[in-house]
Amino acid sequence: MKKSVCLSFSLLAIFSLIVVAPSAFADHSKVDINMVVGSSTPGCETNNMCYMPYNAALDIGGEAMWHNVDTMAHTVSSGTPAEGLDDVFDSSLVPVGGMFSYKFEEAGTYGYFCMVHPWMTGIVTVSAEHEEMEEMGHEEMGDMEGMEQSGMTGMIDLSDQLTATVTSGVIHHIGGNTDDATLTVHLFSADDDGELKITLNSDIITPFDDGSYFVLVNSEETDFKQMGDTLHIPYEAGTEKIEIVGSYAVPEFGTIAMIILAVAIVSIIAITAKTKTALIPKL
Ligand SMILES: [Cu+2]
Repeated sequence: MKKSVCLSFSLLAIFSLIVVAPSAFADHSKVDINMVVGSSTPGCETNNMCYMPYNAALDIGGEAMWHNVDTMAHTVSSGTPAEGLDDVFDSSLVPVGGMFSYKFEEAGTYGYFCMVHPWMTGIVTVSAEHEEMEEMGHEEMGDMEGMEQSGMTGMIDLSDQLTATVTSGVIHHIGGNTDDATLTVHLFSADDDGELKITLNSDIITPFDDGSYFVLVNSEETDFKQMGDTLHIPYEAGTEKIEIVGSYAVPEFGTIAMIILAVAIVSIIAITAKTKTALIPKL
């Protein structure tokens, strides 16, 4: 008699575990995150509304799915705008209507950003104890936000000093080296031939006495066009490194993390070019 009571309690306990457990954990095995409409223009970062939700909670083994509901292509790249990629995940360009997903196998706080619009940042918090995460207040998030803000400030300052656009691929970062008076532009995903248009600032790099620079693409000397402080540098598909050599590069410049960008979605440029040609006869 005693034994059967004990057994039925055990069964009840097991049964309740089976019923309760899935509902407690299910809602953190997947999370949908939207790349918010209009986030390609700065402004969404003031309320952390570039990726929504800004801070997504997941259980270990959970999957985040980023949906591009915006009208511009974006990336979901782990790291920070200030420090660059940390190589945990990187979507590369996610087209309009596209989706990128990543499964998180380790607990931790993962910051990410858009390489094209580096004011866009978000966080994924992966934890076995997800219930606590929801209660996590702003004190604990303070470090993360402080880090991002300093990253943003750094970026804004730099964009005042330098502008760069590419017609193929994305600029990963631009680094300065005082020892050889060089500014190095690192590219990734340059799948087609393209052109780097970069406007230099003499506070960052000073030209030679005759006002010229020297340019290396993939370590080989390259012909380029220079109009004032703006250089138009052609490069071939697969290029990862473009070096601009002058007479002096500022010491404190170091590595500019994430820039300034620019983008370029080649198709947009192609469409613009076609549209212009088509309009000329009508004018
Ligand atoms: Cu973006």
